Amino acid sequence: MKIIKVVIALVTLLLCNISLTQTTDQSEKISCIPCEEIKNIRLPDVIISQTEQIQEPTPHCKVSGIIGTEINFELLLPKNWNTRFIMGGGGGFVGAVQNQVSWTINQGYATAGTDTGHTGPGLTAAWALNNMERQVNFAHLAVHRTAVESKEIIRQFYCSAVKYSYFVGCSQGGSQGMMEAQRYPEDFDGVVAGAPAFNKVATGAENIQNAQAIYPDPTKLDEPVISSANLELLQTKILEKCDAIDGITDQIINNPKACNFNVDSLPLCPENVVSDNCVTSNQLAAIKAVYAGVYDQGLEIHPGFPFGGENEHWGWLEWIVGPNQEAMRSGFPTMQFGIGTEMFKYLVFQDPDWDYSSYDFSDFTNTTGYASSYLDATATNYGAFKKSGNKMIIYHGWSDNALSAFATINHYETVEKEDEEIRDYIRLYLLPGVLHCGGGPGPSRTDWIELIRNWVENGIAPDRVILSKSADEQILMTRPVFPYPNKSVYDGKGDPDKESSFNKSTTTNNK
Ligand SMILES: [Ca+2]
Repeated sequence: MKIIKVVIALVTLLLCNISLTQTTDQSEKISCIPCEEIKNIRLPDVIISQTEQIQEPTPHCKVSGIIGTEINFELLLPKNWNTRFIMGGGGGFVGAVQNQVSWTINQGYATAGTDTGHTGPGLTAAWALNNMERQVNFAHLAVHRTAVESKEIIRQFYCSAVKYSYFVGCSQGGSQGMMEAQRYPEDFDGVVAGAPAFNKVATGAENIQNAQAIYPDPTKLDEPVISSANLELLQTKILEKCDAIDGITDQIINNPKACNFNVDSLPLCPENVVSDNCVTSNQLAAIKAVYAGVYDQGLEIHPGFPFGGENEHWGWLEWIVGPNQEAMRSGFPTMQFGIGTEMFKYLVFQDPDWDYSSYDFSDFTNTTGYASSYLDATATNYGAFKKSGNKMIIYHGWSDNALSAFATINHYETVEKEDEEIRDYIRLYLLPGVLHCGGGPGPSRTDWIELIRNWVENGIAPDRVILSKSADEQILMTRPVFPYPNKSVYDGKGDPDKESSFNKSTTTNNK
């Protein structure tokens, strides 16, 4: 449970702080039936198990229910409703009712979350073994059905239909948002998809390649090839080479694509004896594996990681290298190891004895295509979403070491190749120096919900998005980001901690 809490904490680190602006709306609605009477609402295949009138943090009615066999959901209905519905995503394999934006109740949103149809720790997937109903619920159906049923309960509670619907999530939650836009484009008018785990099977392959490089012997999961001293050395050398390219030495690499660090330039340990300020040949090979993509007979399955964030807290150590004490409690040295191996055992191959260490990727595409067909949110045709006038903001931290920003960029560029009008309905923001869903040296706080709402409801598309970084409630830094492929460029003279010192790049190759 602690792992789940850590993941949720990371996600809320960003999400909880991004929306201090009150959404003002003059068309607030008050409920027209008492909270407890929601139990009398008859919905096919839905059991409303509990209703509860709660006063804190704002007066609301909490509805708990079960859809179908075992999709648990919770819906919060504020006394003063702003006529909107917002659904929040979950993290990892979910496994408990999660709503990453439940705090939006304070702004008058009716808000819901689901456990995606199974219960258990967020890093394990034994629940999925030979259970197609659970797999499909997790993949996409639970979010869709929760959205549909929530809207109907809202309609009957307030005697008024939802005016606008939103989905907001990060990590698995980001993937849930993309999946909705692709599969159920009528569900949400606006989606905010943060650091999305949208290409699950390929991401699992990338996790497994890293596990093979760093834990080649499955009986020695307490002996990572890469050491924490390696990470310190690696980050130091990368920053020496690339930090100042953007004009500011601030531990933030504005454009990792412009960083041509050569991993082979790391100092080699004499006679391959492990030491702090050098790498052995095995360590070098493992480090290279993390930056390299995964390939099936020359075809890229998944890209590697950009440079950045290697030695940050919740950088490589916790996600990729280990030992991560939180993950160890579930029997895994790292978060990636847990997510990747559990996914392949239980969701892809239905084989609890499947061994990551002997797997090779030469038949990956043939053997994983079926699981990918329902698990992955990799469809590139957003035609119905676009036609409905819906909008999606995707954001991804450049220093995210859980999920590579390169994968998200690839998806965006693939969609753009099919539809050059992509920016009319999907905008991608890359956040320099930002880890998975938030944190890191770069600023990551902004009000994504207000941005998507303004785009959907007022037709004002986000362009210059101001990110901030705070400590002890003091704003330390603000910087802008622009829709990909535009970048934010330092003017060379202003205060680097003020967003006004940055301009939008006029070409896509600016450093
Ligand atoms: Ca810099």
